Formats: sequence, structure tokens, C-alpha cells
Amino acid sequence: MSLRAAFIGIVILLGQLILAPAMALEPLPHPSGPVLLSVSGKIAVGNTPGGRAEFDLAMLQSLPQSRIVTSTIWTDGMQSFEGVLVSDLLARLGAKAVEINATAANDYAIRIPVSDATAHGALIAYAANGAPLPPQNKGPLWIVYPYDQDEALRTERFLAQSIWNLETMSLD
Ligand SMILES: Nc1nc2c(c(=O)[nH]1)N[C@H]1C(S)=C(S)[C@@H](COP(=O)(O)O)O[C@H]1N2
Ligand SMILES: [Mo]
Repeated sequence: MSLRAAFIGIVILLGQLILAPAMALEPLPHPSGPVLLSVSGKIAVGNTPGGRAEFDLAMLQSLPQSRIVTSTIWTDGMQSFEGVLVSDLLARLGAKAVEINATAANDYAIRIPVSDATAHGALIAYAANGAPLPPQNKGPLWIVYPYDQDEALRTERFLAQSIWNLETMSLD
């Protein structure tokens, strides 16, 4: 092996040593409370034998927290939604998906392009105005957009993506 080849080899090895820990995903803990969200499909980490990622409320709250302050067509007055951005959830799971098939407790299902969710800041809300969302009030999880920010978000495309009583996301 030439000196040059050996040098290149060492550089590649060092690069992997430095980059690999940064790119590795933390293993996902197991939920201890009721499972609110089950994610399947194209994810790199899970916490079930079948490879799904199940989240209880505490696990969702341990992800980066985001807030959307907006009105909605379903509520009165300004709402301050707290939750986790779809993009942050996908990043945590190492998801390479382009589409999300989201389903709700009432059998409603909608396909959400990941590009829609990422470009417009779709939020998986677990609280509004400082209180958890009860099931009879679209909770415990509701995907919302910052509707007031952009009139495009007040069209059928994004309203139909605003799935409440969200239970599962299958990533394609
Ligand atoms: N869980 C759930 N989320 C849902 C729906 C539904 O039936 N169930 N309807 C969707 C559709 S098609 C639209 S356009 C919006 C608005 O529904 P609404 O006009 O019935 O309030 O909510 C979306 N989110
Ligand atoms: Mo709709």
C-alpha cells in the first residue's frame, strides 16, 4: 500500500469516527404512560418488536417543543397550540419518508406530503392554551398549521390535513 493510499485510508477512518456518533440516532425509550401516537413505516428507530415507534405524552414533550398561535375554523378566538413539529418528529426517527398516511380514532385518514408539513410547519399539538386537548375537543393529538400566516393554509388541501384525534402515522 502506498503512503498516499494509507493516508487517505486514515482520513476516511477518522472522518467516520468523528461523524458516526453525531449521525447515530438515540435509541427510543419505551412509553410508560398511555400510547398516544404510533408511527410505522420508513423510520430508522423504533421501540416495538415490529419496529414501530410508540409515543406517550411525556415522550412527545421531550422532543423539541414548538408553538403556533393562530385562529382556526373550528375554534373561537386565538389559540396557542403547543406540540412537536412533524419535521422534528421525523428527524428524531431518522425518517426518510415523502408521505405520511395519518389516521384518526374515528377512521378518518389523510395522506400528508412531508413537503407540505415541513414547508408550512405542521404541528402535532398536544395542548392548547396551556391545557391538554381532551378527546371531545379534537385531542389528545391534533395536527394544526399556522392558518393565519398564509391563506393557502386555509384551503381544503391543508384543512383536510388538519386531522384531529390523531392516532397513527405510517411513513412511505
Ligand atoms: N379526525 C378527523 N379529522 C379531520 C376530519 C375528520 O373527519 N376526522 N375531517 C377533515 C377534513 S376533510 C376537513 S376539510 C377538515 C374540516 O372538517 P370540518 O369542516 O368537518 O370541520 O378537517 C379534517 N380533519
Ligand atoms: Mo374536507
